[in-house]
Amino acid sequence: MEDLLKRLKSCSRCVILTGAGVSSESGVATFRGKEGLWGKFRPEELATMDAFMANSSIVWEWYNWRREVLNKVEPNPGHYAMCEMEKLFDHFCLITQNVDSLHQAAGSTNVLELHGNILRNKCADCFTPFLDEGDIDPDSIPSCSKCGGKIRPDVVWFGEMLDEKIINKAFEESERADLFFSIGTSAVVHPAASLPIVAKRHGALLVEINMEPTPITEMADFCFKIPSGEFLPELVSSLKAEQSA
Ligand code: BJW
Ligand code: ZN
Repeated sequence: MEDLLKRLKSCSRCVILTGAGVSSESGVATFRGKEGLWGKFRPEELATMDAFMANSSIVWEWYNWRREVLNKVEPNPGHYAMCEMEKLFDHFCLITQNVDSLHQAAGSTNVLELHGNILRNKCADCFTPFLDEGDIDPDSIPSCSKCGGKIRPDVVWFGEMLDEKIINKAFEESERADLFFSIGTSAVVHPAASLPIVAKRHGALLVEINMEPTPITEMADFCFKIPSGEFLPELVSSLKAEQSA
C-alpha cells in the first residue's frame, strides 16, 4: 500500500473497471468460479439471443429471479469507497460490466455500463426501451408497441455488440488514463477485458484487485489479493489523509 500511495501522488486521471466481484460482498453471485452463476447455469442457454428466441419464458424466469435477489441487496463498502474516489482525482471515470445498479445506489455518477442494466427492458427487435416497470410474466411476455417484438432485459448477451457510444468512451478514457484499476473482474470477456491492456499500453499505472489471478495479473504494476470491500475503504482513507496533510 505504501508503494502504491507514493505512485498515486503523480496520477490525475483515474479510471476504474469493475466486474461481478465488487458486488459479491453485497451477496450478488459472480459468473465464474466455484459459486458462480455459470457453474449452475449454461450461458448459451440463458445469455444469448438464440436462447431467448428458443425459450424466452425460461430466460425471463432466470432474469426475474436475479432481479428478486437485487431487490434485497445493498452496496457494500467497496462501492461506497469508489464513490469517494470520484472526488479524490482531477479526472475520474467508472466503467462497470455489472448490470446491478449498485454503483449508482452507492452514489457514483456518470457510470459507463458496458453490459447494460438488468432493471431495464427493451424490445428484442427494434431495441426501443420498454418503460412499463411492472414485473414481466414469463408466460405472457409483453410486446413492443412500435413493432410487436418481444420484450427482453436491457443487457448485453454473448455475441451482441456493446452500445457504440459507451464502449468508445470507455476506450477513450482508458487510453487517456494515468491510473487504471481493474477490480473484481476475471478479465476474460471482451471487449471489456481489453481496456486494462489498452490503458497499460498507453502508459497508465495498472492496479488489480482480485483474490484470483487473471489474464492481466502479470502485466499489472500492483496486485492486491484482498476483497475490494476491504481494500478500497483503506485506500480511500489513506488518500484522504495524504491530501489533508
Ligand atoms: C473479487 C471478489 C471480491 C470475487 N473482491 N474480487 C475471443 C476474443 C475476443 C472476443 C471473443 C472471443 N471469443 C468470443 C468472444 C466474444 C465474447 C467474449 O469475450 N467471450 C469470452 C468469454 C471469450 N464477447 C462478446 O460476445 C461481447 N460482444 C462482442 O464481443 O461483440 C462483438 C462481436 C459480436 C459478434 C461476434 C463476435 C464479436 C459481449 C459480452 C457480453 C457479456 N455478457 C455477460 C452477461 C450480461 C447480462 C447478465 O448479467 O445476464 O456479462 S457474461 C458475464 O461476464 C457478464 C459480466 O459482465 C461478464 C464479465 O464477468 P466478470 O464481471 O468479470 O465476472 P466473473 O464472475 O467472471 O469474475 C469475477 C471476479 O471477481 C473473479 O476473478 C473473482 O476472483 C473476483 N472476485 N469476489 C475482488 N470480493
Ligand atoms: Zn420493437
